[in-house]
Amino acid sequence: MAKLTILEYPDPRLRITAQPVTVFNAELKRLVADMFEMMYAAPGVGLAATQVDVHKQLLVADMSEDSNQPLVLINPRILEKDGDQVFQEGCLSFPGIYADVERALRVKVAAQDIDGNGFVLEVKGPLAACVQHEMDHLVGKLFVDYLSALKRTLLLKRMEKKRRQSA
Ligand code: GNR
Ligand code: NI
Repeated sequence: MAKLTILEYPDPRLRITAQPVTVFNAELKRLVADMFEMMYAAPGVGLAATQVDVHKQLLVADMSEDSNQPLVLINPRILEKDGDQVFQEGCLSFPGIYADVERALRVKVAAQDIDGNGFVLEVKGPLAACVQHEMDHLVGKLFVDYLSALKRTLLLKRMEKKRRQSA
């Protein structure tokens, strides 16, 4: 099993901006494999390297029904976005809380694969929400940042209460 742990809010390391990946080697492949293992085990549909305290521009996701469509995006950049959607999001760094977040409906992303080859990906709907959520992690942005102060405070209090109860 991977020896990574997922950072939880309010860990200040969740606010670190990730650096570009420049070396595509076996160590990177191992990290990606470990991140998929953690994500599927959690279970979650996406995981950014930032959440496992690795500050590189790397994310994994899989929103398929059967968890058999793994997606790896390295050094992702948004080329285009359009439309709007509201999707109920959760985050492995905020166990037990969920909130509606408004984001673009469709995004076109340029990224590199595990071997460093560039590609362009167009996603829409839930997967687009997930990709935007993960890309936010890479710049230290969190889904609760989109909420009103009132709603954020309420949800964070709820999370703290659950934490105390399970402690
Ligand atoms: O598991 C997760 N679910 C989710 C639901 C809606 C939108 C985004 C996500 S990502 C999240 C896992 C996570 O914290 N990724 O950073
Ligand atoms: Ni998250």
